[in-house]
Amino acid sequence: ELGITTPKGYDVSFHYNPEMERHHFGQTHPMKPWRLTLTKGLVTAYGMHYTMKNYTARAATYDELTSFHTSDYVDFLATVAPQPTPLDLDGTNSDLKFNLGGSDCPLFEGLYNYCSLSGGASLDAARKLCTKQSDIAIAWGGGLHHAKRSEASGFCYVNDIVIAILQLLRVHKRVLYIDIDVHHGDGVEEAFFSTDRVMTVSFHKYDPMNFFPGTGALEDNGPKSEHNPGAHHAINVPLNDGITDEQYKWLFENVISRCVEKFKPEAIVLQCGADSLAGDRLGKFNLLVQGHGSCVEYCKGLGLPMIIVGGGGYTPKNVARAWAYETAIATNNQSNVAATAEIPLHTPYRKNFEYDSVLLPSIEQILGDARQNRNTQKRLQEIIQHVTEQLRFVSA
Ligand code: TV1
Ligand code: CA
Ligand code: ZN
Repeated sequence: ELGITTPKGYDVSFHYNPEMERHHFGQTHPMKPWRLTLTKGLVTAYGMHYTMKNYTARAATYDELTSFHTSDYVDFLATVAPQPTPLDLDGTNSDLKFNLGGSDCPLFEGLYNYCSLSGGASLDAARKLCTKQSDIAIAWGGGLHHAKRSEASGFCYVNDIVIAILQLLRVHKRVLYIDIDVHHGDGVEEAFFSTDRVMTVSFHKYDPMNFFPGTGALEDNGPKSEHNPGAHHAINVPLNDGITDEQYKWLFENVISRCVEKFKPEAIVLQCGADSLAGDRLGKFNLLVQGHGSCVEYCKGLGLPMIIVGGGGYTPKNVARAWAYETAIATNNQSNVAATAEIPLHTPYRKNFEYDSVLLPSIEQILGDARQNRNTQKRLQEIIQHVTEQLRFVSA
């Protein structure tokens, strides 16, 4: 057994339902709900479950899902028959009803159950914050930031994040949403375009012609119509391939500290999409588990109630490493975990972790060689400059 000390400090809850991982998007589809099994296995192997409250997440109800989504859309999700994914469809076929049934958002067996479980976990997390039973509530099955009110998009069908934020707004005046998935958090941004009670901040790869979803330019800060209180409350940090831990951490802390100072949130929702890690099947950043985790560490240090959700992440072994490490940060087990270079021998599916079974592999172990970094320091300075100017229009 590892020498896990019972950490003092924050009350952390973990919202998880093993049923989620039994769903399959299809053989070659990048989204693998099985990464949640791998994550939970690692969290348990390190003994972190002893230092937080563990809840089996329930499925969100129809009424909960329609707090954001239209009933037309939810009715269709609930009743549509599973279909094999047609090979000739890409993710943007306009003939698709609610954008369902293409290759990105296939109609697989148990889809409605999968969506409800993801929504239920994030909503349970939000309720624990509202009742002050948790300071930090973790729901790795959530984070599906592309789903729209009446449309599926980019592997996301139900926007558990929007549903959770709507719940938080019943109790908290202002909520800060932060998104470190490599993709733009477009669904959450759009949902709160017209309110000044939610600020959304997304860090993402931006290359509109070549990278999904193509939105999230630096200058897009919410519709600037005359009477829109939500104007200036969408912050976008567009990045190029190859960004390093050092740059990302610096940028993240600069941007978030300024947002917190001006917006004064009462709660934070942090989307920890792990496709921003080096070696991801879809993402091309150079972030290590440490750099990704430093964002969680920084947010925790702000001392505000926080929900942590998952999101993308397409190299399951790396997703599990990052989310286990971030669970350790939340529960104050970080030094225990970092000191134990090797993944514990009794970890389920340990052979899946590769790279010499270390928890925190180096860039050489992951990629052989780091990708070329296409982010200049000058550009990062410009980003901070622009964000600072936007925030002049924002006050608590
Ligand atoms: C089936 C099988 C589906 C193999 C999809 C990558 C696949 C992708 C597949 C894929 C893939 C996308 C687009 C298509 C616009 C569409 C959870 C014309 C190897 C939060 C969603 C990315 C990211 C959608 C979700 C994107 C998240 N990329 N292989 N599909 N085109 N869709 O580009 O933000 O991580 O890639
Ligand atoms: Ca993002
Ligand atoms: Zn993503």
